[in-house]
Amino acid sequence: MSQSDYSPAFNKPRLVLKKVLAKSQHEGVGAVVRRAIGRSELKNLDPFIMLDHFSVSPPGGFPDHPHRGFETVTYMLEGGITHKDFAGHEGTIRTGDVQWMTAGRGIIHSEMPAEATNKGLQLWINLSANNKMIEPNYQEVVSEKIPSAEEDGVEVRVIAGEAMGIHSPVYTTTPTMFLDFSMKPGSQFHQIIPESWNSFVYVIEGEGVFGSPNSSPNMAHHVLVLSNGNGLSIWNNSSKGLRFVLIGGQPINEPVVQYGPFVMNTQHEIDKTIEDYHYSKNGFEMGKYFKSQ
Ligand code: FJE
Ligand code: FE
Repeated sequence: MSQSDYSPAFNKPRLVLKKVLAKSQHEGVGAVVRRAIGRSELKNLDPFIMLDHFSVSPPGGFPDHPHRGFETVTYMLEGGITHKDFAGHEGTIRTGDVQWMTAGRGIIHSEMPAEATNKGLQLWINLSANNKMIEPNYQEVVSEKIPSAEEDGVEVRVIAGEAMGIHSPVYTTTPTMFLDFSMKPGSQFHQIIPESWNSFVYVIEGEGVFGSPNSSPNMAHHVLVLSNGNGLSIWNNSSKGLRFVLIGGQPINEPVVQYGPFVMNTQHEIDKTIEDYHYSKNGFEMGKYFKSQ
């Protein structure tokens, strides 16, 4: 029997502080999202602005729209999303692929379904004041290049950060961990999380016990906000597979003013951003004649 059956694996284990069901809502054109982070109950999870578990089919999608002041991470669970931006960057990410987009000072793009059924996660990570106006950047990692490892019935795909001794190739402007775990029935795992970071779990499939072995199981589509601590223990005591993402990030500790797809520090900066977008200035120059469709 392992030591963890008797004593906690961490001197300061993270526990589930708050549990919220991400109910479905409409977004974009004909898309349905379970908004895990960014809903009224879960607004201040610095540095995270939003997490959507999305499902979209043609002829719907997310037609031309701008971003400024943060990063968007799109991780595909099924199907594909074709993205096209105003600088001519385009491509399709498919099941298991990730696109890590640093919008910085400005991106205008469309994100449209590539197949009949397309599902994934889109995470918005805030940028600190000194990084909000950086040049836009893309990091795309196809499924086969995402590091993964398996230990005793627990598989992890490392989208960002480190787990089971393997590291993601993705550079995160705001220090972030993004791990996709699949746990077989009867398995358990202990994941280290930097102590000062904020973190949460989103359950994709199945049910799992998080934080304390005596706590009640958490089902699919729930967000679990974790308390401070240095790691998280997870048990799959059920008879089905458990899949969840564990996401953590270093808090930025700055004021956040959001207006849709613009995230800045002050209302003045938002007003300036709306003007820049309207007049195609300060990063939105290429928007002047852009139309992806
Ligand atoms: C949107 C601004 C946006 N969730 N999940 C305003 F940026 C968006 C938007 C998305 C989005 C895109 C994908 Cl691929 C997945 C998403 C929001 O593009 F819908 C609104 N209303
Ligand atoms: Fe977008």
